[in-house]
Amino acid sequence: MKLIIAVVQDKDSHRLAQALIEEELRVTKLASTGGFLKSGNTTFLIGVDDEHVNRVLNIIQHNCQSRKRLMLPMGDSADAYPSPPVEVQVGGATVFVLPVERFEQY
Ligand code: 2BA
Repeated sequence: MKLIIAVVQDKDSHRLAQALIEEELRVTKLASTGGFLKSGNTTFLIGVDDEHVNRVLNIIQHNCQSRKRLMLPMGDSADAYPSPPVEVQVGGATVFVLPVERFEQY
């Protein structure tokens, strides 16, 4: 068994959750915050048997898209002029696949 952890953009989270549930996969969604942009994203926890991992990865890939975001760099507050916004490319999904040592439900 594997635990798939996927960090996705909030804009894709509803669509991805629907697609996973339609495929009868079990999913937990957590509200999370990106360390760099300090803005909200969504982290999915998906526990699956090994033979379903590639299917889940395909669903994630098809339902999450990369987007450009504007970020205001933290300048010196004493600056007379604020720094212009910087464009940041945020990926469609950042995915980790971990082995599960033991799985229990009570
Ligand atoms: P954030 O940390 O808010 O990062 C948003 C985007 O900012 C990143 O997109 C990347 O393009 C850029 N970025 C992040 N750190 C940077 C840095 N030190 N210098 C320059 N640019 C930087 P993604 O790489 O697609 O990541 C999207 C979100 O996925 C991240 O949001 C974070 O929440 C999560 N993530 C990405 N890599 C991770 C990792 N190795 N471990 C844990 N979470 C990760």
